[in-house]
Amino acid sequence: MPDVQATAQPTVTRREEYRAPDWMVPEITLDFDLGAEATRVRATLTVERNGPHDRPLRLDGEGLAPERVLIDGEASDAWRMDGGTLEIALAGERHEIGTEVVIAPERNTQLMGLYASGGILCTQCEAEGFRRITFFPDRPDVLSRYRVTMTADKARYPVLLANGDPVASGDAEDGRHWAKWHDPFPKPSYLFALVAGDLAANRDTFTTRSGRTVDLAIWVRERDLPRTDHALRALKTAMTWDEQTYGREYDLDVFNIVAVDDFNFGAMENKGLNIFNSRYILADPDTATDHDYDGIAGVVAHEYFHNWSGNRVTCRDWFQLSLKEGFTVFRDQSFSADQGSHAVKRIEDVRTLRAAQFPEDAGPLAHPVRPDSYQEISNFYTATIYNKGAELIRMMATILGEEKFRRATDLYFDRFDGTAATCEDFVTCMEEAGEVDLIPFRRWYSQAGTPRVTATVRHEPGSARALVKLSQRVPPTPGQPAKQPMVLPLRLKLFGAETGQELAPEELVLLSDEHAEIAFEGVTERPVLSINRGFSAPVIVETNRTAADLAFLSAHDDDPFARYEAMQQLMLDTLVAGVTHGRADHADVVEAVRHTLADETLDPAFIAEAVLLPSESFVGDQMEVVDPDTIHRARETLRRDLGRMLEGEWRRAYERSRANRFEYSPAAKGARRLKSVALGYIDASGAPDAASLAFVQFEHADNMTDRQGALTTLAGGTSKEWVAALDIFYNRYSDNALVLDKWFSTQALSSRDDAAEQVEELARHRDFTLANPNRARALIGAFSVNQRAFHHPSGRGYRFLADQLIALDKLNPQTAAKLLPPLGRWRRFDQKRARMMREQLQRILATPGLSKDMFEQASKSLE
Ligand code: 0A1
Ligand code: ZN
Repeated sequence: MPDVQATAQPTVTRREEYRAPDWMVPEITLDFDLGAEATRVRATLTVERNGPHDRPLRLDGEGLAPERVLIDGEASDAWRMDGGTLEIALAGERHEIGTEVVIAPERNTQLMGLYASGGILCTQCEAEGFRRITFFPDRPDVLSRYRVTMTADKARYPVLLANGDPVASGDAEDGRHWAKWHDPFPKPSYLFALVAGDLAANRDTFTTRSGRTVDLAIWVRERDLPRTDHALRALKTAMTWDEQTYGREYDLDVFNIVAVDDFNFGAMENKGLNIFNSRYILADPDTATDHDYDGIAGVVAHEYFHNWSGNRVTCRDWFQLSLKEGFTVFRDQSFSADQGSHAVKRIEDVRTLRAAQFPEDAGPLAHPVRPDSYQEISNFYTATIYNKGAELIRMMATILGEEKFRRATDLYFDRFDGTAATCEDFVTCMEEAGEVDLIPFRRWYSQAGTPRVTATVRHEPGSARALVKLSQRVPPTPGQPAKQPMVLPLRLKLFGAETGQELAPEELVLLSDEHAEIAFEGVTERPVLSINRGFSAPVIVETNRTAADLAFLSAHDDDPFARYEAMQQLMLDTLVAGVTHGRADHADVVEAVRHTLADETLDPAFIAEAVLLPSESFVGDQMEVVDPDTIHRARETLRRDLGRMLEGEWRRAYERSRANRFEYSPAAKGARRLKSVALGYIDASGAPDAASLAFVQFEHADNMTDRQGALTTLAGGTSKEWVAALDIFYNRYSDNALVLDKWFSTQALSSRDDAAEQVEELARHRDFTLANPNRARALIGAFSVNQRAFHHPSGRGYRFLADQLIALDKLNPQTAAKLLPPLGRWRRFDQKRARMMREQLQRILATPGLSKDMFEQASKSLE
């Protein structure tokens, strides 16, 4: 433990200590008298003793003071407060408990519970926000039927929405009106939602395959309506996809989505009333990039899919979070892959995993997909729970095969519908329907850390045999010094180095021991190993393949992911050599990229991914001690060489799609992506016309992808075009918060030498605010992944981040705590940087009144 005074006392919740609830709440009636300054909440809970015991009813509350407590309709004082918890001793088996509290949405800066965003009243209850609205057993295994009445000023809040189906509405006195909603599906409190505001709807209907007509609506401020078509289209596509792919139908008469500007995460799957961060709803060609469009479709689908994987079947406790999140991410990834290129989607997902999850698994905050303990559950909405969790589902789908996997998910939905389940329940269904033993596979749920696989091939020409030797090691992680081997489904294949022929058909090897050896017969030429094809297991693979082998695979492998991977490995090896030795031979990379660019059979979207160099951070992740400046130099040198030696190719690739008009289709997106990548390389070549080329693209673009692509290219330099473009961009979009976020993040991600100073200045800009999570992330979040800028040798980057986090923690601890991990990577840096990073962590920890959220992240980061 650090030698500083802790300001928050950690209470640790442990998975092993799970106990069924003492009291169930089959019914709840909620009555909201809504106002931004004050909202009165009356709740009536039907409570039922769960099994024989004499324990009191304990209702969670946070910041609530009961104005009245009623037991079976009678005002009572047979209750007491234990911290925030309301404790009521009850004699019978079943009672009706009434409570009344007043809360202040306008003063809620944490954005948990009931809060105000731009004049809209909305809620966020996952994971433990419901207890900030009313007293309740706020845990996911207490499922209730909700009846909600909302009353509010009609002029300020003309639209009143809650979960389930609308029942009735009408006018009340004094310009107020009311609405009643009923949700027939029992749900945990974290899925409760309401919205009141001046909103307009983009409406449509969807007819389910059994003939139910569902009224769909996306609610936004009137002026944002023209930017909701893409989200609505995505919703309908997702509804059809879930029927076709998983046999899952929607189950209410209405499905409402509301977009708000202030939101801690991406979106929330509240039953029948999804609430979204507006950045995952609003798009038009002028303001949203292709990446934004894809993100919107993916998140809309994700939240919709939760209706089954999350809502109809929910989690028993928060340790099971990946049960709904890992599975739902896997479902949204598959959905998005089906809308375009499977290969490109897989590449993007693996890139995300490597950028966000691998470092988490290798650092002080590493935790298993099913954690064993937590202090603050909000800190566990991580890439491990979400993205690694999705990889676990993917591996099981690979092991079972498509048909059995579908049988297994049917069984799971069937068996656990209407209940709160566990990861164990899910795996059991996979085992039963898949007729496989997944006992050792379960280690994926309990062991943290990214397994490392070593694969070598030995050829015995005499006996025409090839021996593939595999071994695995799972590194130690906090609290888990020794590991058992994992079950790794590795798709592999051998190619002939001379003929390029496939020497043996693809095999799915299940590596479950520490070592294994696989023999291939009839191998008459030197084999080249293609392994972990499609990234079939979320592991790090080390092989004894040469640069020539990798170049060969990058040109000839028939698995597009493996082809991409070979190119990445070749680039990575070259960059690591450049960092280690001060220089490296770039010829193999240049030739491999030349070959890829010239291959007309390839999808431009794939080419764009394949020719991109690994990020500076990813190169850093390969080093024992990260040297950000040397990595930057090595990567810039390789970029420059690629730019120069292939300048003709880049210009041709650029010209090919220069005149395209905007269209949102996989082909058009791919063309734009390649165009931006090509522009980046033209710029890297040092060509004197690069900045003006980028500026022309910036000015004449008919879409945000091209405009931001050009701005990003300019952001790397100090040209007059950069200054001009930045200004034009700001003035053109100053009334659009989502686009202004891009203005901030593009600067925060800049590779200019003075990026750190620029960011400090931007934090003083009149449009910068910590109150809006998107804006905070756009500047602070983006800056802290800008490896060279953040790790500025002076330590100013660390100081800046700590200053901002200390300030943000007072407003919004959840968002602040999520931005802390970059400081926790101190072990990977030289002594001086490591010391400066630790100093900032200690300073954070010593801040009076620090939140539980930040305390957990900062103290664990110092261990
Ligand atoms: N369940 C949501 C994520 C989410 C979690 C917590 C939140 O509280 C601020 C908000 C959203 C999802 O997976 O989309
Ligand atoms: Zn989710």
